[in-house]
Amino acid sequence: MLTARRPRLTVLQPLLASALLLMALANPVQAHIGGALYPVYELTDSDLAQVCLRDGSVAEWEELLPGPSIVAAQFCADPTVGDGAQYDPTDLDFRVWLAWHGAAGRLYLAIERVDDVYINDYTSAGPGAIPGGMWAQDSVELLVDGDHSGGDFSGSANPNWTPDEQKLGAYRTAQAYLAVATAPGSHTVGYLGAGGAWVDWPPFTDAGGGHSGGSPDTSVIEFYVTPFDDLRWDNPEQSVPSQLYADKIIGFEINVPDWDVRGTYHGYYVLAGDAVTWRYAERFVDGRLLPAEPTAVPSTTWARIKAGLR
Ligand SMILES: [Ca+2]
Ligand SMILES: [Ca+2]
Ligand SMILES: [Ca+2]
Repeated sequence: MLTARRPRLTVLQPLLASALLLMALANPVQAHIGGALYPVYELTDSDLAQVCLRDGSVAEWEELLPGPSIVAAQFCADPTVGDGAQYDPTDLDFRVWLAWHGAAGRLYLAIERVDDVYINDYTSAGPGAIPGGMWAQDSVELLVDGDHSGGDFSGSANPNWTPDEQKLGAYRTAQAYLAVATAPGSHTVGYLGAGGAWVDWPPFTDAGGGHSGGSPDTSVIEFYVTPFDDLRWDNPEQSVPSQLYADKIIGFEINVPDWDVRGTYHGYYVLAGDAVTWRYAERFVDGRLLPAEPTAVPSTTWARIKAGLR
């Protein structure tokens, strides 16, 4: 069901993108990579009721949001990974929708991939296991820094850390998730830290997807995650989820691998045109949490305008 605000936002979207870019250029502290700010659209409660992660379809995202947040042509093809294939829509094309829901504290991602050769042999090692083999499939990777703190989040940079300290530091201040369209047991998303037994499951994380088969294959991956300012892998109670609210700027990165031959990367498409985003969150790009309703002009401003007309 479309609401009145959607067409309005659709018309405003190009203006909005320009305004976001200008704001980014005017604020280099917050816009650290490429000057771009990507839109993350708010889901209202009624929007959320229409989201189905398990139908293998992006129809609800097309209906609920003004458009994709990002499309394949906006990504950089990393020439150092595998074949280093450049963007070619007959090889791999994709669209990504990003959304947020404040009360749930969730960030949603939906991606539709149209791929000439679809490879996904992922089998989970079991509940709570780090999704080790997911990177080697036609998949999507989401890295998120909910409070835009930046910094080393890999837990591996400091050689003086003990193994326990490394485990504690890994994905504590920013998180990295991998997701595939389908998997045996239907658990298709996981984060790279040690807390998968609780982090990777509702109410913190959930996912679904499907694919059509054939060439090209159309696959859909839909999931939500809970960004954490402080994720303690061994202590959900002490972990601190990120507050999500209108106009907040978060850091994030999306990587989309293309495997067309098993065992060989064909293409690897990244949003941040910088290296080592797997370790340093300040190299992520920026996303703005856009409100479902356009931000109102403050009443005091209207009062001044009206006073000036008298
Ligand atoms: Ca869906
Ligand atoms: Ca391909
Ligand atoms: Ca592929």
